[in-house]
Amino acid sequence: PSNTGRVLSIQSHTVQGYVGNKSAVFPLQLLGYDVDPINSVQFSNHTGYPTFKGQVLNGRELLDLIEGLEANNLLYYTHLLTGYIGSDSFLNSVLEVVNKLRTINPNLTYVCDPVMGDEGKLYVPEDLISVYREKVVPVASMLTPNHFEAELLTKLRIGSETDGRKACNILHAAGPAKVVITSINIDGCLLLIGSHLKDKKQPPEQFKIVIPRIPAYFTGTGDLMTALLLGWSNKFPDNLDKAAELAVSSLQALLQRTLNDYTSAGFDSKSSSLEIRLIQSQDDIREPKLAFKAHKY
Ligand code: ATP
Ligand code: PLP
Ligand code: PXL
Repeated sequence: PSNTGRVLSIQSHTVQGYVGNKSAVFPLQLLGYDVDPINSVQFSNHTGYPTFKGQVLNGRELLDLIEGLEANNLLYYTHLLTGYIGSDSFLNSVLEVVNKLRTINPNLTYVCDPVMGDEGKLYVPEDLISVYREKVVPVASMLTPNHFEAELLTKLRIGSETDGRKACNILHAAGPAKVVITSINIDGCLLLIGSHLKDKKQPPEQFKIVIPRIPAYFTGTGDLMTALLLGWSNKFPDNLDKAAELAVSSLQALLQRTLNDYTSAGFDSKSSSLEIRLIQSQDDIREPKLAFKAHKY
């Protein structure tokens, strides 16, 4: 059935707080998916805090886990989801995992958030850019870059809506049928641009969603957004616009709740990045109230 799936999610784990798998696994489970997390790191907390401690999984250790699953015939997945990846060797092992999963399920959907940086700042080693561009994008089914990441992958400077749509076209030509640029910063607003190439002989179906900027910084929102897009776009495979409306509606309700909770506790929400109120927002994830409209081009 098209409304369920088995997701292998290779992302960070933090003991405290919600980024990576901590931000993606619970919402996917709420939407009815079986989710098998592989923790690419286990840190005390996300790296935006003054310090963090913990362990990093290397590429060999990732492949060990995959071999264990394979030896027991447990490697059938409908979806692979990846987010922040910190090294070239780990990213190359992820590519091996994609190949392996597709030998078992040729229809595997690979949803890739090509996490590299934000607002002009890179937070992965520079050599990852070309690996994403040349090897990862070509095998991804759906890609969810932010503004900066879309620029790095396409070598296009994105200064307008038209540029955003062009970047999607370039990315389609390289591989993924579905592309969502999760936020383009234009005139103090956030613009989401979605693009679905349904038929290679036709132009892609494109849309935008305008999102007012909330005056605060959150961590883990990109990871949550990609998980929600996976969840809803699998339920509505031919309506990426509807999937994005649902994902944005859930996420914005959660961000509003997060801001309200911090504010009513007397916390200055502009002083540091806020931990999202994921558990408290479960109703907004299970049954989002549609509050955002996609505009088709
Ligand atoms: P990644 O680096 O993981 O690819 P990203 O940089 O797109 O992701 P975010 O910038 O956290 O991740 O944005 C993800 C989504 O969260 C955006 O689509 C946007 O709607 C929402 N979002 C994040 N911060 C805000 C904010 N201050 N106000 C409104 N929406 C926000
Ligand atoms: N800062 C650092 C150091 C990171 O490693 C990451 C990882 O993705 C982020 C910020 C991004 O967080 P977000 O997904 O909320 O944009
Ligand atoms: O949300 C992205 C992310 C993933 N993994 C780790 C992080 C962050 C953001 O800070 O620290 C370890």
